[in-house]
Amino acid sequence: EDGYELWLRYRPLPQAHAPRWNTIVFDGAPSATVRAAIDELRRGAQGMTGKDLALGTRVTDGAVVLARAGKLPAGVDGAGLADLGREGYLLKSATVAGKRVTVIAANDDIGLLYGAFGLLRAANTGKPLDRLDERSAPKLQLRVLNHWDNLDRSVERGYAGQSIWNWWELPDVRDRRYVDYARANASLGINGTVLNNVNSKPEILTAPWIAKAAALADVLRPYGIKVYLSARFSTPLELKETKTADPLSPEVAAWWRNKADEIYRAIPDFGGFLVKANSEGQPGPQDYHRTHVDGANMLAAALAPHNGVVMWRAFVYAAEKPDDRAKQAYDEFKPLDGKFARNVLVQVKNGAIDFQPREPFHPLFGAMPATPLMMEFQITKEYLGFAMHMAYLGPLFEETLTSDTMRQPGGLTVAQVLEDAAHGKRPTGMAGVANVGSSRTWSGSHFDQANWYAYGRFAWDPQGSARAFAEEWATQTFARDPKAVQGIVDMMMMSREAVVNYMTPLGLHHLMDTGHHHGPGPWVDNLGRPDWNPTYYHKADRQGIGFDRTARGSNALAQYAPALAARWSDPRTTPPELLLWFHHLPWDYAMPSGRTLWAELVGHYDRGVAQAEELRTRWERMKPFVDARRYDEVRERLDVQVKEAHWWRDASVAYFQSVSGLALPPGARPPARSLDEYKAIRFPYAPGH
Ligand code: BDP
Repeated sequence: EDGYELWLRYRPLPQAHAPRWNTIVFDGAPSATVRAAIDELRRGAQGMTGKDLALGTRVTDGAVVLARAGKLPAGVDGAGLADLGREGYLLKSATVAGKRVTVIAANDDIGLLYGAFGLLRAANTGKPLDRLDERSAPKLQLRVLNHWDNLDRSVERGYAGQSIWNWWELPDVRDRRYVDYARANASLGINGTVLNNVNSKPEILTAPWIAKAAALADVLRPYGIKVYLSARFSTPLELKETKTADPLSPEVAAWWRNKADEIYRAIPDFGGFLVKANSEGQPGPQDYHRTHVDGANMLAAALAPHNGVVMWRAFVYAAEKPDDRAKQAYDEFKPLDGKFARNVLVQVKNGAIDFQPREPFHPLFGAMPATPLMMEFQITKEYLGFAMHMAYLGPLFEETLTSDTMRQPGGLTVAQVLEDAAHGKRPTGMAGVANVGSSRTWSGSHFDQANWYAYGRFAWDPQGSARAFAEEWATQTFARDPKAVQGIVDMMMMSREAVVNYMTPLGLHHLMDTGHHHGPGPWVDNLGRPDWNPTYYHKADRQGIGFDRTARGSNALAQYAPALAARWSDPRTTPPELLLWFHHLPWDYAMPSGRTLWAELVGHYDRGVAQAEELRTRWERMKPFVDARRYDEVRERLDVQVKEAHWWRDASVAYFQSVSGLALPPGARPPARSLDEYKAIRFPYAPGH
């Protein structure tokens, strides 16, 4: 077991739970998508029951019947199927002509494939298979991975080896791994992939690369996955095919129209463009004194005849505006609400800063009712210990998605905001920055696979549950024994909070060291821009700590709904986990626990370390349930996590103590090394940046 099979392991089931499938029935000539469904069902049955399922047209006892609407076997109740759309499916146990069968019903072939994966998941997780009555349909339309993969095969913020896209060998050589990638994504319902980094290069839109992308699109198509590309705004100018990249120049608009036509000739179902513009030095419409709307709509017009979309990122912050980085996306985008073309989605990170271990939800959610907002989560753990620390992101995703924006009487969660655009017949979606690479484990570690899994499941159902997804994942990936599942899931559910505690407790953020973002750097204050420095974010001094985002400070709070802003403007009614995100407080501020803020902060760091140790102890209890190799590989990483949790805690406590001048709270362990020693630690050649 080396992890390559992901959650699609299909190990033998005990007799009592094993499906009694005998044949697969499909009436008609199977498309490539239906063939993928049949192949997967055969693979799953083979693994779980040892039986080889033949494909036939005759319904027998134990048949798995794949049927499109209109072709349902007589006696099978297809009620409600029409409402499930192209991608939804029904799973039903039924009796057809006296035979006990399992029916997968859908309106389209892709629904049959999703249904096949749904059925296999049900079997693999021990659901009773003789009383199936499941209906499922995605709540978001675009469920997309964003690969930050460069054309030289390096991966920005990638910790799982080189890019899986072997650009050099494409288009002629199509690695078999692309098919397994497609299976994994389809098993979750992921239906789009942006192949290249948001920090994009002009070459990706030239003929040779379009051919490479087309080859990938051909492999992924049967699995319902569309290919998208990140487009660099200045591409025509940099390729010297236009004299400007001004979005209002007719020459430029014509260039993009022709480019879109060229791409669609090679990839008829191309998804569209993802664009990072006027952000962190990337070119954009503002270089020509135009707006994000001008830029996005010009590209949207080029794609519209082909039904393509533009995913325009809201991750913008400019050096000239030193006020508060957290406010900038809202300030720029909120006034543009309702002005984007119908095939534009604005892609917004979950929080207003940058994929931190914890952030409050981004204030744009709920604030642009006339614009489809697409969620952007980061699956790769740039700020949560790379692929070295165990941090199951399900709770992070869930926390954001269940946050109440309070933009409507009765409440309006972030998940509802994402789903809402559908009512206006505009596209909806979620993006996840992929953690997939060419590592044997795909994600750089066994447990990081769970983050890909949970992301995909939340993209299908933003109102899903992190714990339920963890249970499914652990059962399929590690062991079916309920004791093992319980143990592993409990570890997963505590892991992200452990990281928050030993890295950035109580609403602190962006304290990671320069560039690579590995390890603590709360002291860093020498970077080119103020808002790249950790000291900018924690603002610790002799008196206190925290970023004042109330009306007395940057007033970022005013970007939230008034009721929420009011609640969070008082430290007493601010959730403790967001306290220092919104407030600058004296070190002796009395926390609800009765301890001072200083003592509480040190207490959180200590808890984080204890939790990391606890993760390791709990894993040791899992030894009897897990195969030796994966057990050891996880154990090895947990040792690193414990070591680095100590390092984070000690370096942070040493630094904040040097600033506050306070003695350590009674009983607190002094840091193992001096502050200067922590400051001197360097990581040349760290991955991913
Ligand atoms: C930051 C990353 C950087 C990305 C940027 C982005 O450090 O590598 O390019 O986000 O999302 O988190 O564009």
